[in-house]
Amino acid sequence: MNAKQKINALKETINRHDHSYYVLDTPTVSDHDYDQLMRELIALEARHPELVTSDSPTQRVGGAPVDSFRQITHQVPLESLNDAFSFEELEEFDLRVSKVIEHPEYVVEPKIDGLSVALYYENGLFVRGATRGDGTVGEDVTENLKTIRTLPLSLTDTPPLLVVRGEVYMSKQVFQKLNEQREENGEALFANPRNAAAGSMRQLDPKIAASRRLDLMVFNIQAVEGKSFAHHSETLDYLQQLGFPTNRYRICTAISDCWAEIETINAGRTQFPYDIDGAVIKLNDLHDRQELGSTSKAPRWAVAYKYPPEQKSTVVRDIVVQVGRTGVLTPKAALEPVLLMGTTVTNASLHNQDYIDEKDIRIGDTVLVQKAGEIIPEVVAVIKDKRPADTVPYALPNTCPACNSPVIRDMDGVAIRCTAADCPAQLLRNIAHFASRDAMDIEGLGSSIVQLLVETDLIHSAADLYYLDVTQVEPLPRMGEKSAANLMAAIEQSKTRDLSRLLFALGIRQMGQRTAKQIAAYFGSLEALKAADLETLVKLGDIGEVTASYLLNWLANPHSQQLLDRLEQAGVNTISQTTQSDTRFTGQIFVLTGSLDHYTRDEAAAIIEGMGGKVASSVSKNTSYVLAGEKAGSKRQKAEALGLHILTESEFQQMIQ
Ligand code: 0OX
Repeated sequence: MNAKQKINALKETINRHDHSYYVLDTPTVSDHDYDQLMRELIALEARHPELVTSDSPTQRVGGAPVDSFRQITHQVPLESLNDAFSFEELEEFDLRVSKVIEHPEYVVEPKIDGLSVALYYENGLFVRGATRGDGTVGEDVTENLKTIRTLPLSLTDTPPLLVVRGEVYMSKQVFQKLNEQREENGEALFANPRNAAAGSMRQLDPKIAASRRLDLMVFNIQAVEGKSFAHHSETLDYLQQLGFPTNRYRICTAISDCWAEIETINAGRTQFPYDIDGAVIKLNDLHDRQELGSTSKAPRWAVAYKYPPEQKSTVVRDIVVQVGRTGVLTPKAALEPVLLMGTTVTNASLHNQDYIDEKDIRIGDTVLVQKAGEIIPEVVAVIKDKRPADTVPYALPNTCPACNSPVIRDMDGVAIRCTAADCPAQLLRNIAHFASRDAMDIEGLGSSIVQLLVETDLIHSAADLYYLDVTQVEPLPRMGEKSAANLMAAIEQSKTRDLSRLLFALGIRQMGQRTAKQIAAYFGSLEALKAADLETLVKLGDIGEVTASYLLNWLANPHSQQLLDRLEQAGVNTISQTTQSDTRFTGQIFVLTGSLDHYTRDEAAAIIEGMGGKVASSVSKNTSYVLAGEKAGSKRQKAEALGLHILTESEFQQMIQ
């Protein structure tokens, strides 16, 4: 077999395994063997880049980021649906249809709560995909769509043209994990899977979209060449045969049968791995559809029945404030238990003070609860008539419930946070981060050992690590003489780490590795950094006012000062080994656009930052230079309009010589 044949065979095998695993949910290969196949393909493609095709499974990882999405005019508009909220409204729909069509036949499908997309295939190959937009013009999100494992990059049949409509969604499970992760990182949570899917599709960096593990379900052929169908149900069967994920459907001849199916779907709604917000009833006969046509808003041959979110009333027994692992204070309503969508709900997140104020939620109130996006119980409203006379408006505490330190409002104005370095609610996470590889790199000190040390009261802060005695560590479960000695040696060794690592290790908000490196290199020592002011900090490369303020607040906190003192006393290094020698671009903001001959974007950015400059993603009046390469687009135009200094690549080369 030559390379081309081998690559084709591998692609076909992997795509087949992907289809079995992701679409059919029945794995046909072990993880190990799958990885082998993938590795082989990656290696072959690396040797023969000319043989890389758009339907190769290696193309799913997410390509280069884009500046913005191109607009695409849909070949066939993506119509919206008229809604119905009761059986009577469905009967009215059936009556309207029956006036034109004798004995209409319907198809009932679950309605997935995601975002609609149109997928374009030419000769069986996925070439383009766009969001619904306003139904006529959408955005080209091809690169993000390619990362969806259930989206076939090539089909089992090769019609010259096929346009398919489907729904991109995030499964409930993935959504929950994503939000847990975001909470851990102190990022804003998505309200429901739909918002998470929409936010992910709008990512300009396909690698982020890829990490979101989106899914797809298709339900309509918008256009096809070289094939013809008489019924919608046949198109669904054909789409499934082509390799697309399609949903269950049922053909019904009476509207009462449709209703029965709607109720069946509703009864099993919580068991679907994704959110369903209704059921769609469509005419099955495609010729009949044409006869009925559409209004300017929606087709006359279909209707969406929307399930009401189940709501129950219950009593707020208490409002409990929890301190998250990033220090955010989250109020939770402790509720009288109530059965909602198949699970017993005992509490509901009240999110933040603004949310409580807006709804005026008080302890003792009777409230209406529902599950937003079917997952997170939320308080919809207070039933004021049932409010007991002795209630008072609720206010979050001014001090942290876990450590009593004063709390502060985040710069974004919503979250209230405890920033104490030794807050026990944040201790585990903070110390595990402190010891992690990119931080102080203390080998053998993973989160389970940290947990052990915290739970046995041996440490109450990261500094305590340096005051541990081997005799305290040795008796711990799963430890022993050798491991204890190794751990002590690793802790000892970490004292020599560079200041940049220490700054990153301290877990100061928004202090990433890059920022820590810049700060360490500029100030040279912790001593000098302690005297820093806002003005100096924001002049440094990548540091914004918010990040700088977080750092200054942290340094001003007596708990932090105590932590630093104890680290210094233990002999932890506070000096930077690399100092910023080249400050030619300090205070200058660059924007890169187009492609350069001699550098990739990352290389150019590294050079600029190495000289103290900052690279921003969009042009504004604060931009110092726009470095424009080949095919520079809208950024260059904007820079010209603002009268900014536009650098050519050779000018840039002269500047950095
Ligand atoms: C869904 C869904 C959405 C195609 C023709 C008119 C409306 N969210 O699951 N839309 C449609 O139908 C479109 N079907 C669905 N199943």
